[in-house]
Amino acid sequence: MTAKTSNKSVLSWIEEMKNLVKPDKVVWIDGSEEQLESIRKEAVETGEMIKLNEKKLPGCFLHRTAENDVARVEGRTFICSRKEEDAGPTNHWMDPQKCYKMLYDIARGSYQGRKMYVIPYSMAPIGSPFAKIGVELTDSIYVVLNMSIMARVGDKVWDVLGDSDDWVRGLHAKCDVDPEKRYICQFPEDNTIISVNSAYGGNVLLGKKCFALRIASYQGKNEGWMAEHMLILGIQNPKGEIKYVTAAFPSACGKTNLAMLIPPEGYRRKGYKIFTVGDDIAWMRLGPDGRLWAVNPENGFFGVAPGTNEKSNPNALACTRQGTIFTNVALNKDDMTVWWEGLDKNPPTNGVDWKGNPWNGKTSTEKGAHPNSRFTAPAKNCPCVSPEFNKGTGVPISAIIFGGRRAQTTPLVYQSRSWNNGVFVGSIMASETTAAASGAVGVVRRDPMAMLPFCGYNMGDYFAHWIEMGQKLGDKAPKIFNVNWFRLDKDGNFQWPGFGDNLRVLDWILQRCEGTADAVETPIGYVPKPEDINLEGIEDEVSKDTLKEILTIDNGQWKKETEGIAEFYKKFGDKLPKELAKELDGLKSRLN
Ligand code: OXD
Ligand code: MN
Repeated sequence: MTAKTSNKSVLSWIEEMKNLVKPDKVVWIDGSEEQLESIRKEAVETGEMIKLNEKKLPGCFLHRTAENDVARVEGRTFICSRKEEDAGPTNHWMDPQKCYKMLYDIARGSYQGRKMYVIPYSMAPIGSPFAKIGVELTDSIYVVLNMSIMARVGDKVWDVLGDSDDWVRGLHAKCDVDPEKRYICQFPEDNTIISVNSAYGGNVLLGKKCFALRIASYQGKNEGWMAEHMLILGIQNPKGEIKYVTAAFPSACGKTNLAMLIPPEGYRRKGYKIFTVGDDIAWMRLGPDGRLWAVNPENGFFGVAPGTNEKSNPNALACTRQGTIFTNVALNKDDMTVWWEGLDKNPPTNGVDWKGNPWNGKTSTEKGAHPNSRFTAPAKNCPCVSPEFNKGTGVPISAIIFGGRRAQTTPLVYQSRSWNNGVFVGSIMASETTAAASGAVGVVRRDPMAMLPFCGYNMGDYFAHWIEMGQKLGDKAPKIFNVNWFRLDKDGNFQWPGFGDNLRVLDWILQRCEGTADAVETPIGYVPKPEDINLEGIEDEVSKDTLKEILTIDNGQWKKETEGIAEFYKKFGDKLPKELAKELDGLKSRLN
């Protein structure tokens, strides 16, 4: 097939990569439905995808990865800046020249007998002032079809790229899916990503974590914008005004659920509505009005399937009912539909598990779906997708919300004292390990801004960039909050119902942004008075006393917390901004 662009930097790089990996054929992905349909057909013929029930799940497919290739591999993810210091203490680093050589040796000749697919894609709507372009080369049909859901893909991208050299190079080579030779490498100074020996989404859909977070965070630092691991949500009040918030949580804290929440009955009756702009990544820039504006650079949702059901997240479930690729879920052979743990109480008896083995969900002790099984669903399927979703100008952000999973210590919600204090709050974000993960229970893991595995440069410099953005935004800066849906009582029961009821907390947050809600000043920040959180309709579930308890700050616990923070901050040495050291000192003295 002839080249679809005359861009010299693109053509010469593709030529170089062709000579390295030696494909039999090059296929340029044009973004047309005809081409995608013929690729889907091919995927079904080769067994790479299984076509699902066209009536019940139109346009949906199932894919199974290798058993050793089911999740992101942080231990094998590298930031290859020229200086090790520029990758910082929280990233794995490799010298770029050594790394290129190692990766080229692994990838050399690996496309023989395979096709090279050239995928031009735009992160953020094509032509948006936020948009950035990437080209991914891959030998995987699965990657082509997933990227075509997750990003804006096709010939239009070449038109906007023109002759520019400002695009991100991405080479993916499946090789033998050998876990010992699996590497996910970012070269931020070269706008380059190379991923070898994996075929799992987070490692190979290079537009997502590799580009939209690791490379983009570095670009953002240099160009004065932000790439964050955040959902974007619009909340419409009964007056019809929509306010937008972004929120960052470590994994397994319900980000997709919050992004698509269903308002509690009482709120719905009053006319509250929720609009999803994004569930995972936010790119944010200073707008012409001086406020912070955000777009979701993605075009689909790569969500965790287990636990998604009609109750926990009906909107996410609705997203998966057409045009979706399922990865590593169970198959019901009777009607060619899919199933996962937590979907319903009716697992298939004539099923196939995620490993491809016959599986009876009623009798088997094995899981049908892998705990990290996924759906790749087009955003346009989402019943509550924001009308602004495809507008390249983005949405103005009123509040930034951080959060984690803490049994104790952190209250249901608090507002930071200032932008810099909010950056401090984000930098100390943490979750406690649960019994579900291996290792000790209740150990605090710090995950600043939920960016620990995704920051493409020194995290100390990243904190400094946040502080600088606050200086630029001045009094137009969003207010910064912290939430914790996961407080436990003495018996280990959750004290807050979570899910849709989290809107009650968002409601207070937005009132604080407008200056219409009260708060109590505490050493860590501003906390609502119990009467300022609306409990209408859940008085039986959450008593005033419980609410009071989960809004209380225990100085003793926080003194201990400051010791943990000081220890964590030591990692960054003199890269820790003095503003954050000052915030820690301020907190310590307020606690005494
Ligand atoms: C994701 C993650 O897949 O954060 O979004 O791991
Ligand atoms: Mn994520």
